[in-house]
Amino acid sequence: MSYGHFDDDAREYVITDPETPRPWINYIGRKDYVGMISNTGGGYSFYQDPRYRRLIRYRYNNAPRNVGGRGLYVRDAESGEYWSPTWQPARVDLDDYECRHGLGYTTISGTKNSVATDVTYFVPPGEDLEAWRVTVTNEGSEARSLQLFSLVEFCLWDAMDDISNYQRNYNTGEVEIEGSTIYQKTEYRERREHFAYFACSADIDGFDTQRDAFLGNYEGFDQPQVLEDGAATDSVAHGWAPIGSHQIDLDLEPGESEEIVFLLGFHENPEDEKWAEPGVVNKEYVEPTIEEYCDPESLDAAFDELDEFWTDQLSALQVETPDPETDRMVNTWNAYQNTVTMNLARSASMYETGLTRGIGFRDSLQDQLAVLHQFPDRARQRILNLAKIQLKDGGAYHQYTPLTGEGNAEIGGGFNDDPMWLVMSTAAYVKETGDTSILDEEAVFENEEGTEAPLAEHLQRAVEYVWERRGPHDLPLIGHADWNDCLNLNCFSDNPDESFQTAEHDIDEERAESVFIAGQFVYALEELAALAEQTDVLPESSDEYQQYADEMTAAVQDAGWDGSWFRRAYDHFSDPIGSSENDEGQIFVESNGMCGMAEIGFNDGKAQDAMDSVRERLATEHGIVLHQPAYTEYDERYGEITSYPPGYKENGSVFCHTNPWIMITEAKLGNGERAFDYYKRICPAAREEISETHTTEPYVYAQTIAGPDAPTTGEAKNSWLTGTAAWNYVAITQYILGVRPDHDGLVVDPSIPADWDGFEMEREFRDATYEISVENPDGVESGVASVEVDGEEIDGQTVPAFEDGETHDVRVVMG
Ligand code: BGC
Ligand code: IFM
Repeated sequence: MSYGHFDDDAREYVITDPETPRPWINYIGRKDYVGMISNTGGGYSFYQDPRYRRLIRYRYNNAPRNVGGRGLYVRDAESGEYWSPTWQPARVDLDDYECRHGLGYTTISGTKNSVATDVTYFVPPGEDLEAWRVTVTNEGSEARSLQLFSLVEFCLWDAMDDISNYQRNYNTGEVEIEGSTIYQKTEYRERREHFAYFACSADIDGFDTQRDAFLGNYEGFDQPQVLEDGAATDSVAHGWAPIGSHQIDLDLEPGESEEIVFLLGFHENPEDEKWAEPGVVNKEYVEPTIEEYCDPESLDAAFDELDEFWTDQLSALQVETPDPETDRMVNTWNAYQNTVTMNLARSASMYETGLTRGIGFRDSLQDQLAVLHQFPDRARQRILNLAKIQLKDGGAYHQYTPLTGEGNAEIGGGFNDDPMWLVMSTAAYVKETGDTSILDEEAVFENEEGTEAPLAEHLQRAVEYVWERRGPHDLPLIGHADWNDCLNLNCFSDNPDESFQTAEHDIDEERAESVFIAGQFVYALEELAALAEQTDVLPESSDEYQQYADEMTAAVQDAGWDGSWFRRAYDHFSDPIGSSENDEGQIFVESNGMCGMAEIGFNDGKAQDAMDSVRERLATEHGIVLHQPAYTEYDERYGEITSYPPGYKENGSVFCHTNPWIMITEAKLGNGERAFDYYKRICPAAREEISETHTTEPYVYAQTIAGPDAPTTGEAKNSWLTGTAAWNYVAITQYILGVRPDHDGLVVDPSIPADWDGFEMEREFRDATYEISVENPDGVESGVASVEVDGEEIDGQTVPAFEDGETHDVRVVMG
């Protein structure tokens, strides 16, 4: 069952039933002002930082879901009937409802009793505001007297304080009202000098700024007192819970429409600005902006700009394959999700509150992998910013706060995979752009002035960090955890069980090892070896980096192989994890994927065996699960992974992030059928028809899908902000379709289903456009018989980097 459909030409997902199994959301705004909007108008917004500069209040884990925050009500002044054209908050059945989530905008239309209302929400590019463009049309044959009420519930800026510190914040709220604009100026007194405004293009017939006056003391957002009465109370908030609500009376003749624009914006005064009058909002800064965007022409122009931005961004890579679901993901939705994820990392979604978590080091570095061809400059900047929170010893702060750029000292470092992602993403950046100058860029360590060193030195310290921290099997120490945050093999010091402490065994010493990091190290060091061929700024030579990779490969071959697959780790007591010796957690996906991507065991059949084992033991109809069997009991030796019920999250769900690692390995091994089969199992668009099982949005990836051990198998959770987006994009575009940047050009090496007769890709690469057509006359899964570039056959599979601003034809014949 689906709740809507894709409109591919419009690049929209159209939801036709407001009661989706979860709020199905979209993001508006890209840079400073960011909003989340659900298919019923819910969600919240913030300026730069979802915790400290929150504009709209959001109640987490609320019931009913996702009410409050952002509301619209239409009221029939004669009958007193009212509804929300976005269905929520009033939740009155509509005669017609449709929500179109597009790229950077959402349009929701709701018709009731012949009154059609449609509202488009978007952030004009470059502005710190969201516009709600509302059109109300009388579609009936009688004149109508209507009223429109808006509603924003303001958050008192620090969203954590807002939900916890009522003894203070019931007293701090302050507003000003001038004309049709409501200013939320809580904290302005303290010269924090930022304020929000909620403006309206129409002359208003009333307003409210105190929530309890609007709702009534014991009414909900579905039955506000003001809507029951049909009259705003002109309340002015002094403390308690400030809101913004406008009342606009509309008399519409049959067929008549009226457009009303609401603007919710943020402003911060220049640093050295003094108030004209202490505590009085400096309206002069925002009045021109309000005037500008209340004008439909400016809004049209801004909307066109937004549309052009996306057309331009997406044109960097477009495909036409025999599979429409692949096309819609690659051409539009996956690329779109990549951008949102790159901007927000894991901070603010329907499942991440934006309160506690900064931008993750590993998360953000992986997010870059999918946007390098779209935003090389931003990716470059992000990589360098992340380098600044690398620790002097080569490790890294696990997270940083976007507002300050500071590493999160509370969490600290000790996730021993972190530094390797810096190497991997930098290498990918150079392959995409050819820009080795990034390696010369200076960045501090630990945010500390005076510690500047070129990025090349940061990478070197990353290598040394892992190299110097190897355990009893010469495999890298796992530290607090590797990619799997919950595989905590040294967790006794947090939660000491003295029985593990013996004369021979010191529970405080970090001893557990990770085969995953070993695979990652080999991958990264091979990349460094290739990079060292391109530039001499790296401290060691290509051969030397290769030497590290070879030694680590030998350690994996020795202690990392279990007979039919790669082991996952060694615990604190040097017992294997991910081994047939274990009762539970016998085989894990992560180490098999990472060692496979690093091509360990490609020469002796191990990689293929590992893939066969993954297929046999981990692949389900809903994707590949993390491990089997799932852990049935909490086990202190393994930590948080065993705290989840079987089949959920890190304990044996389909953790979608890892599936592309298997797709990539299968593709590298030439198994196009399998690679694509795995791609389709978790592809959101391909799961649209089972939306009632999948439950999250069919246009974006979710972090997990419950595994077969869970009672709710197939149910997805934590949609939108997940490394799944970037890695799936890399898997499908670079390994299945097989067009991937390398230092000296664009490699074409498809691994596709044998029944595809070919596909086309248009891709920008280093200031040239490549129009690639792949033909598959013999129905093979992989292998390239010939490559022609601009009509001439070339040797090998690497199309040169022309960097000439021209378009080049590439014809690839498989066979
Ligand atoms: C979650 C992980 C998450 C980690 C750190 C764990 O509880 O299961 O997915 O990465 O916390 O926030
Ligand atoms: O690798 C992590 C990621 O950084 C955050 N989410 C969970 C993943 C697996 O634990």
